[in-house]
Amino acid sequence: MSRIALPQYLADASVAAELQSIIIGLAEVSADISIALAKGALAGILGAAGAENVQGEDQKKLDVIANDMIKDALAALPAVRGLASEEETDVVPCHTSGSFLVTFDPLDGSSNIDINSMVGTIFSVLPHTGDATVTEQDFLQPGRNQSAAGYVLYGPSVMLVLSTGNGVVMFTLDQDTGSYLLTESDVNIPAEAKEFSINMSNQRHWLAPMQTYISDLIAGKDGPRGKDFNMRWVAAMVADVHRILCRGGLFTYPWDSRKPEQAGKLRLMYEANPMGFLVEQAGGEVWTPDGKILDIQPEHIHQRVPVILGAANEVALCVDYHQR
Ligand code: AFP
Repeated sequence: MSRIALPQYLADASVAAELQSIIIGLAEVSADISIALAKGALAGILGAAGAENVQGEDQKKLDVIANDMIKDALAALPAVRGLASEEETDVVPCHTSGSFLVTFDPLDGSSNIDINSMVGTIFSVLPHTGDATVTEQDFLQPGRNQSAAGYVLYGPSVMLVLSTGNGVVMFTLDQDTGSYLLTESDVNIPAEAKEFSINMSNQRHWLAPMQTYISDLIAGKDGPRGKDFNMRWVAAMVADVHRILCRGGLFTYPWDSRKPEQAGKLRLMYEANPMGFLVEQAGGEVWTPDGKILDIQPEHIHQRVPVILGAANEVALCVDYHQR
């Protein structure tokens, strides 16, 4: 069966040429990152980098390597006006003629690297309309403004999942040719969930409505929900959301009292917004307990947000527990 490659898909979908160049550039550098990841310990690139990022998190060597690879790839594209990264304190101006801004998490789930578990790269593309030098303010657009969003999941196979605003498609990296080939063209999340995804070790730190909601899921068919649920937690948002795009369910990383000054653990601009764009495009819902995430007006580039996303009816019920 002949499958179409990413560049052909983008051309057939009449994606703007500048946006095509960004998506193809990210795809190419992700293939190089997958090669570095596959070498693992043999390349001497596992373990801590010995530095902290702006989040106050210990960087892994591969966080820094992946960040530098993506930064270099994007900075070489005339279409890129500026970029922002989880691993960069400030936004980085690029080409003064570019029409797009790119935010990214170069290696999401990096605490999984040293245990050979799944990690991913998340990217978000926003339009740039100003004409002066790029500042942080230019990036602070609601997620609904995104021109494109996607991720690369470095799993048993390397997959690129993408939306340019007309549904969600999935590509699989052909290791022999280095091309991403279309392998799923109509991704849809069922409205009802059978699985939920949360880090249960934080249960005592959640708000009471989340404690009750999760407790009712765990009670199964003998409890108020009247049915059993399965649970998964990969600790890499890309992998957990990929499972939801493939077989449904609900994912949540709620606010908790460990760091009460933080709105949540996940970052709005390069985790919740791009993943949320994909989930909405696949028929799912993406909320905080107070409203739709893609409608949030960002206040700063590394802003955090509590996340409830996935199966539309299940998300609505979880939000309802908080609004009762
Ligand atoms: P790292 O990139 O620091 O591993 O964090 C990954 C992440 O931001 C997101 O991808 C996961 O869903 C979540 O954090 C896992 O958090 P816990 O380690 O607290 O479960």
